[in-house]
Amino acid sequence: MIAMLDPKMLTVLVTGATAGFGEATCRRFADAGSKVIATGRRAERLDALKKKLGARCHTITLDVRERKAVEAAIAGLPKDFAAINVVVANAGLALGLEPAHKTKMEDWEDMVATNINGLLYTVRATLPGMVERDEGHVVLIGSVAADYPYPGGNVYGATKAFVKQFALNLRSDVLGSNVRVTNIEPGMAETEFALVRFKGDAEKAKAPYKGLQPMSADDIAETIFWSCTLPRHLNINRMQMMPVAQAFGPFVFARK
Ligand code: NDP
Ligand code: 8X3
Repeated sequence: MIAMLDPKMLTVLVTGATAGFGEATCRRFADAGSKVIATGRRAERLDALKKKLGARCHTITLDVRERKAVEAAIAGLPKDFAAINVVVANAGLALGLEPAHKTKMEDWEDMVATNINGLLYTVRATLPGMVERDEGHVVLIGSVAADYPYPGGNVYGATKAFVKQFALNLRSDVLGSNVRVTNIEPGMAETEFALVRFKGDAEKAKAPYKGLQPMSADDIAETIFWSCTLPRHLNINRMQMMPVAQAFGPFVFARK
């Protein structure tokens, strides 16, 4: 047996806490006694979460694409929530599944603005405090799409490849401090992800999960919680997760 960290000592900031992995992560930590700062754009969802989690939960309505708003939100945290030990940069999305020559440039821009810029704003605003306190954990949410190409994954997968390399480079930068960096790289999980990708088309969004058991938001939240409560000398660099029902395809060839 190893001595896990006491989650009651943790203050956890989560972006994208209004649904899916982010919401489940807030619940997981709060249920274990951590303080959580839940952020996202949909204020009514944040209010509902706060109602469930009570005083341990502080909420901020926030669009991660807005650098100044992210900086102001983190600089303006109430004293009780200001010493963040864990930041989960989770807010992200895929938009569309069209091939690169047909996709909307606005969708590409939005994915870059959210999955890359938003993640960078979140990390840059929280990391100095962690390094100064010589304690903290940056959790980034990558994806198997960073490693395995698929048709229509074009910019989405590329944003997650950015996340993968950024996580590894962050580790190099904070080496010598007690700050940990982990990239959680999930495969198929059933959340609102597909509904967002297919822009509200519920039928299309259900199709990928038909006839198999995908991962759940709670599966991912549990893994984040576990990696963050490991003893301080341990760092999970990358963790790739898939449902048992998912694996890899062979090479494909276009024959004339
Ligand atoms: P959901 O759509 O269920 O949740 C996404 C969350 O991100 C929501 O809370 C949404 O909140 C938030 N978000 C999106 N854009 C912004 C923004 N501009 N500012 C602030 N918050 C934003 O999806 P998941 O939980 O599945 O996705 C979470 C992360 O996991 C994403 O980074 C995704 O790429 C990644 N991922 C998902 C996988 C899956 O199969 N589900 C697999 C691998 C990775 P709101 O709209 O209220 O702002
Ligand atoms: C989400 C997983 O396979 O839809 O990152 O890209 S996938």
